[in-house]
Amino acid sequence: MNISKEQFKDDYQKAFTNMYASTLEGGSSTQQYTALGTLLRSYVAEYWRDERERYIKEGQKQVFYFSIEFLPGKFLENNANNMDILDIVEEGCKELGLDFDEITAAEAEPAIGNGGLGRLASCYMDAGASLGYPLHGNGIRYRHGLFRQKIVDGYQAELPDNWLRHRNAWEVRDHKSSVLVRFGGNVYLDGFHPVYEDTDDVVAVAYDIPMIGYHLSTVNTMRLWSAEVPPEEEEEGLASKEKYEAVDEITEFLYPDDSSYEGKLLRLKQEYFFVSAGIQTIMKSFKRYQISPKDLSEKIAIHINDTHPALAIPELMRILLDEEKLTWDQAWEITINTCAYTNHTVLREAMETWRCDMVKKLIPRIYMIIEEIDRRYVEQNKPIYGDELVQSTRPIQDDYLHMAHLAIIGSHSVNGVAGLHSKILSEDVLRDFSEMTPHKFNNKTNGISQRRYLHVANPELRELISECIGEDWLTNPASMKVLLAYQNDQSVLSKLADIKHQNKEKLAQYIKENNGIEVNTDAIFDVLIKRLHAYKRQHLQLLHIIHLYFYLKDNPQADFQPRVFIFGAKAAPSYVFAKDVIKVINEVAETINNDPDCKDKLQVVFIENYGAALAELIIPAAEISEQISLAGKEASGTGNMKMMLNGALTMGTLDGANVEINSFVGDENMFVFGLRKEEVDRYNERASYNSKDLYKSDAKIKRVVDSLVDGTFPRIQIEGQTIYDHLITHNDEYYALKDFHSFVEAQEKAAKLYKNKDEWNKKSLINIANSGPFSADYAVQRYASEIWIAQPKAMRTDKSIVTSH
Ligand code: GPU
Repeated sequence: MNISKEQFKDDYQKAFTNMYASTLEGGSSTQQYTALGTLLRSYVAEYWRDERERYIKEGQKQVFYFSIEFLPGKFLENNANNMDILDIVEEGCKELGLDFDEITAAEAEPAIGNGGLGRLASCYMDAGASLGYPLHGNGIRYRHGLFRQKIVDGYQAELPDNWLRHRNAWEVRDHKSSVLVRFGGNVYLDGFHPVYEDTDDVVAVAYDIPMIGYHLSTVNTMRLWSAEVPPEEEEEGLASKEKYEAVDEITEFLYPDDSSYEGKLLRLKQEYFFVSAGIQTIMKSFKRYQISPKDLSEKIAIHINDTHPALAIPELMRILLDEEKLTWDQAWEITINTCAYTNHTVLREAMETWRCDMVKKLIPRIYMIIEEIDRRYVEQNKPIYGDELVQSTRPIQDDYLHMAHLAIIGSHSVNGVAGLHSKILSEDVLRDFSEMTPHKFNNKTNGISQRRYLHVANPELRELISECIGEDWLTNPASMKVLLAYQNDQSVLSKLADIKHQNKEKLAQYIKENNGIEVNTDAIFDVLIKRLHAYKRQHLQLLHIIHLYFYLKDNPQADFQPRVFIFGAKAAPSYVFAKDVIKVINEVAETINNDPDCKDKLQVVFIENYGAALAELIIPAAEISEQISLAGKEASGTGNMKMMLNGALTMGTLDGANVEINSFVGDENMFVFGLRKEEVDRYNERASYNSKDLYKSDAKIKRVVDSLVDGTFPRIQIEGQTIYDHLITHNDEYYALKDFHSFVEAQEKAAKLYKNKDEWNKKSLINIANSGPFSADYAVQRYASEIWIAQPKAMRTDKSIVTSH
């Protein structure tokens, strides 16, 4: 957008005074932030309104992305960047005597997601708007996001995240879009008409946040729902204290579990709550514009992000049947053609199943519809596919509702999130389904926002790339490949190294302030940031660190490549193993960081409260990107793409999207180690892996593992034992010991390579140059053209689509 600096400064001062009846300079940084965010939102408000109306007027197909998590990260800088006014805002603030860094720091991060799944949804929101697709989010406005992590004596403590304390400058409460969501009570059919008795009603109130596209391509909406007591009940004095509490509870907290599932009633309530509100709203707007429900699948697409929103299927059926009075067959065809489902994991413990009696009691009409979906499914498919296939794929089995089954059966598309993952789905985890309906199955490898993770997070690198290859890559990331022409250009390589060093200095400053550790910025910055989970194998890195520690103790004079190991990870509060790994990392860090033999050679840092905002500080400083899950377990990973984009070399197993990274950069530009997926399968099938034997016969492994329990590291009696038991007593479920030597070797190779700065920088550049295909822009284009069948608004024709792997 076009605005002069003077105009901006003037607007900002006025906006501040309007809001706080005081002067800008005298405000707190939180007030300065809030006024600035509100001002930028007001700049796009008219355009936002116009775009909403245009979508409807032009009858453009709209896509609704249903996700129980979003992880948008801070809005201010990203939005200003997309509005092309980041420079003006920054300089304007400076000229007004304000500290822009302090203002951005004052923005509370909306932590309304756990990790990769939520962040992916937000990257897609950004890409959709940037490309001009009508792609809207539908989710929950949790009053408390993911807990704030505090490390106390090495332990993770969880504190509430009150991100809305100072209100959210970007949201608009739209009470006129409220809808009623019904829970409980009794339902019976009077003919085809459902009669509800004694239901417990809740109002879903919409809070809309603008999703601002790059160069203001378009402005879409992320709609987050908040639960309130129905105003009529309030006005008539019918709502009890208990009712208020029960309603408040629905949107109070985000469940802090990542890739794991617990059958809690409140979670099921959350799922139906935001799904019902979203579907009702879509259908209401159809009524308003007199569009026939029969045309629904031509006018909208509903995306089900993992199984949490799978109740969208029976909810859509409910409205088509009960309110639109369509026949079952008509309604079912429309529903299937409208809905599409993405699977994000193959982990057993993440598979959602709900006890049928619970579903029936909470949402009786929806349960009736699910039962009917199940009955018809069996009836229609048994003659074609036989009893065995049908029994293994039906939604209701042994009094449990299998959400993935429901999602697959009610969708026209089922996709995994990386090539290997999609292959595992169709050949293994969902094989029966893919045998029956192979046409539904496809892959959509994840993508990331280059704008957030490079343009905004690493502006110096953005400048350097543009200096080399011009600006085309900003909207056409695949053309970053042109950078390859500079792989032997010493001046470019040394600038690249300088930028990395500056980013390391920035991170080092943060670490000094927050951890009280002065890290050696000439050392390799080795980064492992993601949720803490046994399958992601943070404990393998821990074993590697202990191994290096012993090496240094045994060879204090050795020529050792200095390294700083950086961790960031939250553990689900009830996940004992994960929390114990955090404690052990912190205690091992304490010993190593205070050992003179390790000084400036080996340092270990656990960064507290890792999340979307810290990622933008850490990723630009990373030199090694640790992606060390057991092959076959990580659906995709997206941190791997973000660090590659910022010039880190991947240390990885052939898992998830690492496989694709490998296919782009080749073995020589990353460090591949560990068992392949087929090897893991073979060990599992034959039950032929015995970690205790390995431990007993391998002195190096034994020494490292024993150090968890023999007092080498103080204060980990219980927690060290947990990891020891996992590895030895419980047979090392994720093959950390089996992969140990291969991992250590790959790490040694990395250390050696780092000594040759030119070679390292060259590989770093090759990684950056090959990261373009992982842009979320391409991922969204593929979803749009192959699944949603949606068009962007006519504006750019210069986008080439990179083919999927
Ligand atoms: N993922 Br299921 C989550 O972050 N949370 C979940 O509940 C589930 C999956 C992640 C996958 O673990 C990760 O591999 C993937 O990159 C990401 O979803 C986005 O697809």
